[in-house]
Amino acid sequence: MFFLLQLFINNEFVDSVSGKTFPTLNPANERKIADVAEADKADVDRAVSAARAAFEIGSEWRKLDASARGRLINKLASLIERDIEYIANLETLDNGKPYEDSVFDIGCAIDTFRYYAGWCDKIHGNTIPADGQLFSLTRKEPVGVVGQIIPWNYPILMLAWKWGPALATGCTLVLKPAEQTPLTALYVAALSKEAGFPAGVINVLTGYGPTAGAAIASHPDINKVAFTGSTEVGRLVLAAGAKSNLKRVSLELGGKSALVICSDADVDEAVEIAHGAVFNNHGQNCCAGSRTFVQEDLYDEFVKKAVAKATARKVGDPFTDGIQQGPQVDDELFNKVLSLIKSGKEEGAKLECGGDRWGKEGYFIQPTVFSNVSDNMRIAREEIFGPVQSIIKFKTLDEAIRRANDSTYGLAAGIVTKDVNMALIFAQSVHAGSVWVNCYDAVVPQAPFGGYKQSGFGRELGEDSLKEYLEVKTVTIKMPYKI
Ligand code: TXE
Repeated sequence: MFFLLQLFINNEFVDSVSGKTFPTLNPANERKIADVAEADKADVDRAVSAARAAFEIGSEWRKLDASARGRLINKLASLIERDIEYIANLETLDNGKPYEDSVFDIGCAIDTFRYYAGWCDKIHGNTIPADGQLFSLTRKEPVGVVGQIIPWNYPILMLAWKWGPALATGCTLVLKPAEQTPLTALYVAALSKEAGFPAGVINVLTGYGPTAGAAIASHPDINKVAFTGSTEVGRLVLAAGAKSNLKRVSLELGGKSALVICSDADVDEAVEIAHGAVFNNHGQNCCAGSRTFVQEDLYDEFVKKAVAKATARKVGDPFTDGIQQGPQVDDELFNKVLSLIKSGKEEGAKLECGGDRWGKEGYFIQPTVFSNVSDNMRIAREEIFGPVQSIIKFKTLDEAIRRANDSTYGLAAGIVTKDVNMALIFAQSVHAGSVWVNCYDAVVPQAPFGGYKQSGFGRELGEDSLKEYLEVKTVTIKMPYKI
C-alpha cells in the first residue's frame, strides 16, 4: 500500500499551505523516523471545505444507501486486516508500544469498524402518537462535518472509535492525530481511498494542538468536535466550541481510577488484575486503575506479590518478542512521570521497586510500585500516565467508596471480590462511567465508554456513541381527521 507523509484532503495527499513539516520520533531511541506535513488554520479551512462539499445534499456520500455505507466501512476493516503487520510495525515504531500490543489494538480497531458497519442501516427514528389531528415522526440525521482530535496512546484505536460512529451515521470528518503519532492515521487514510470512500468524506491533518487542533475546535463550519486528550485541553476545546458556533462537543478526558481489592478476593488473581490495570500500555491509559485500594487484612501480602509482579515485568525494545513494556511516548511525559515519582518519595510514600529511568536511551521508565500511599499525595490525586502503581490501604467498603469518589475525575473504577452484594453496592455508588467487576479495562465495541465529572461527557462505542453524531428531526403532519 502507498501512503505519503502529507495531509490527506479530498482523497489526495497534499503539502501543507505553509510547506512546513515536523519530525515524528521513535521513543525507543529518540531518533527521527520521518518529517510529516504540518497543518495549520489554512489547511483546516481546506479540509473543512472538502468535508462540507462531500456532505452537501445530493452529494455521492449523501445519496449512498445506508447499507452501502456499511459495506464501505467493512471494506476498510478488511483492508486494515490485510495490512495488519505493516500497520503494527508503524504503530510500534511511532508510539513505542510492544509489537504484539499494536497487533491487539489494530484487532480492536477492526472489530470497532465492523460493529459500526452493522449499524448503518439500523439507525432510524420513531412514529409518535401526537395529540390532536397530527401525525409525528422523527428522522435521525447526521450532525454534519465533524472535527476529531485524538491522542497518541492508542493511535489507530482512537481513530476507529471516532470514525466508526461518524461514518455509520453519514457524517464527514476531519481528523487530527496527535503530533507524537501521526503515521498510522495517514496509512489508514490511504486505505479509506482504496476502500472507495468518496472524496472529502475522510480528511486527515497532521499537526500540533495549539495550531491545527485549535483551528478545528473554533472552526465556524464544523458542526461537532469529538476530543480525546487531557482535561486541560478539553476545557479549551469546549470553550472554543462555545465561542465560535456552539458546535456540539464530546470530551473523553483524563482519569484517576480506583480499583478496590476486597479481602475475600483470591490474592493472586487480584494482583494480576491490578497489575494489568495500571501497567498495560505503560500506564498511558485514560482508564488506568492508578489507585489500587487494598483491604487491610490482605494489604501486606498483596504488596509483596504486586512488587514481585512489577519487578518481573519485561521492559525493553518493543520489537523484541516477550517485551511487555516499551518507552513512554515522549520526553515531556517521561519527565512528568519521573517528577511525580519524585513527589511520591518526598511526600512519604514507600518506594517498593523501580522509581527511575530504565536504560540509557529512549523514554523507558522502570515499573514502579509505591505502598503506604495516602489520599492527599500527588501520586494519588494526579493522572501519572506512567508505569506507577500506588497501593492504598482501606478498612470498609463504604470507606473505600467514599475515598474512590474523592476525585475530580470519574472515568472508570473496578472491584475484585467474591461477594456479589459488595460488587453491586460498589457498582451503584461509584462515580464513574465504567465499572469492572473481577476484571479491568474490559472495553468492547458494543458497550458505551466515557466519563463522569471532569473525565468528560458524551459516550464513545456502543449505540450511545451514535447519538453524539446525530440530530433528531421531528416531522409533524396535519391529518384531515382523527381515525
Ligand atoms: O495531551 P493533549 P498530551 C493526559 C495524560 C497526559 C496529559 C498530557 O495525563 O500526561 O494528558 O498529554 C491536541 N486545541 N492524557 O499533552 O495536549 C493534541 O495535538 C485543540 C489523557 O498529549 O490534551 C493531541 O492531538 N487540540 C488522554 C490531543 O489534543 C489540542 C490521552 C491530546 O493532547 C490543543 C492523552 C488545543 N489547544 C493525554 N492542544 C486520554 N483521555 O486518554 C493539544 N491538542
